[in-house]
Amino acid sequence: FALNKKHPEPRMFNFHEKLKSSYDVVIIGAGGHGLAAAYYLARDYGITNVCVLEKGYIGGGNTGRNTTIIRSNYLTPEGVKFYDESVNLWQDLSDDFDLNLFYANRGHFTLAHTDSALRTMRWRAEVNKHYGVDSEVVGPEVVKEAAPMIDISCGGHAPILGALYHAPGSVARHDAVAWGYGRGADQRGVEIHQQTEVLGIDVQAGKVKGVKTSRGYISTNKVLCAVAGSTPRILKMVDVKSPIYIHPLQAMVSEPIKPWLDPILVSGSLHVYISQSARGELVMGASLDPYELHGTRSTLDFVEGLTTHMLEMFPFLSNVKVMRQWAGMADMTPDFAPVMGKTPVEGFYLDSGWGTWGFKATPVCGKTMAHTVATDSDHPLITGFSLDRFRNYALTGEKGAASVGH
Ligand code: FAD
Ligand code: PYC
Repeated sequence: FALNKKHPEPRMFNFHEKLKSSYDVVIIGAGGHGLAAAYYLARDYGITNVCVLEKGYIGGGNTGRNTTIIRSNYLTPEGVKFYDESVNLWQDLSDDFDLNLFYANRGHFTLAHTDSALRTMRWRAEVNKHYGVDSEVVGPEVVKEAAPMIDISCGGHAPILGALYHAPGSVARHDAVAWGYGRGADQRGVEIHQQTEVLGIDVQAGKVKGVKTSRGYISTNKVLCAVAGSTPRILKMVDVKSPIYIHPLQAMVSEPIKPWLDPILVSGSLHVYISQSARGELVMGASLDPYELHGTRSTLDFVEGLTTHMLEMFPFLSNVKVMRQWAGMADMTPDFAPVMGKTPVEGFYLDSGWGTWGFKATPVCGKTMAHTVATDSDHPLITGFSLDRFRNYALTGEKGAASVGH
């Protein structure tokens, strides 16, 4: 037996010692979105002279920090059609990558504790059905049947009146999504450079000419920015203004316990959501931290607030230990819809404004941004998400469906 130390087969990705002096496309950010765009550029458009630059490590941003809820029960026609296409793409992804993404279809309940919340659920259900998405308003007895351990009165002060039930709601293994897209792109010739930070973008006469990185200068005519919570910093480099602002979003998991919870439950009024992972951990989150902050520190205040509300729904969890907590940086928009597509700078494309809702969109973002970059025209599915909408007062209001309370 001889260990081949010189040329071992890469377990996931090739390592490239040097950056080339030029690429057809430079993608900033090796989260799920950047890697998915690289994958579809190579697979569907044959564009492989592409590098993905990542200041940290693959999936180390929000992709590896999110709570992996996948659904398409949105409020606007633009949102429903877009996320529905993503849910379709998720179905074949493990086969496509030959990598188990642990995609698990669980069903998703958005709980309503007030009459006005029920009205919003009805609205969402009708828009969803209109576009062929499986969502319906159900009574509290259906919630109880799906999650028998729930206290349907929530401690007596916020009784559950009903819910929006969305059968396609699912969860998946988030890191594996980044690895799958990364490996698929790498196998097709895309270069992924970790530990490589973009420090500046060279724009001349309104056109992208190159990128300054911590490892030298690269010439390119096309740059895709897919950096989630770092979007405002990159936009400064090209002198483009956006209404994106950054808030931390925290989450936590419990110690692993026996499986007892099949569906995903979200309560906007109690500001909590919960699912149980394949490993038995309870994956829990709440609303955004209520202040702008470009940082990923987590707080005791968050754990105390979240567990208080969690115990209103599930008092029997009082002795279960919290195992880990963390935060990501959410790039929020005023209308809770993303900002995607071409920009006033020729050759500079945006995949941003993914706030607290972008993991589920990873496949469709990859597909639509690859189209947009390859053809230099916005994919029809993303025209409702253009940066222009803020100037034109044509918002795509998704606040009622984006995630938990804000
Ligand atoms: P990221 O994964 O953050 O990737 C961006 C990458 O860019 C990072 O790796 C970063 O290091 C890199 N980068 C930044 N600046 C530079 C630079 N100058 N040079 C080079 N690289 C740079 N969404 C859902 O759909 N469902 C959920 O259940 C859900 N839960 C969430 C829970 C939490 C706690 C958080 C924080 C978010 C949640 N989200 C959820 C939102 C989701 O995580 C994000 O919208 C999505 O992961 C964004 O993916 P991305 O690839 O765009 O960004
Ligand atoms: O987009 O469904 C979602 C979500 C839930 C928690 C954070 N984001």
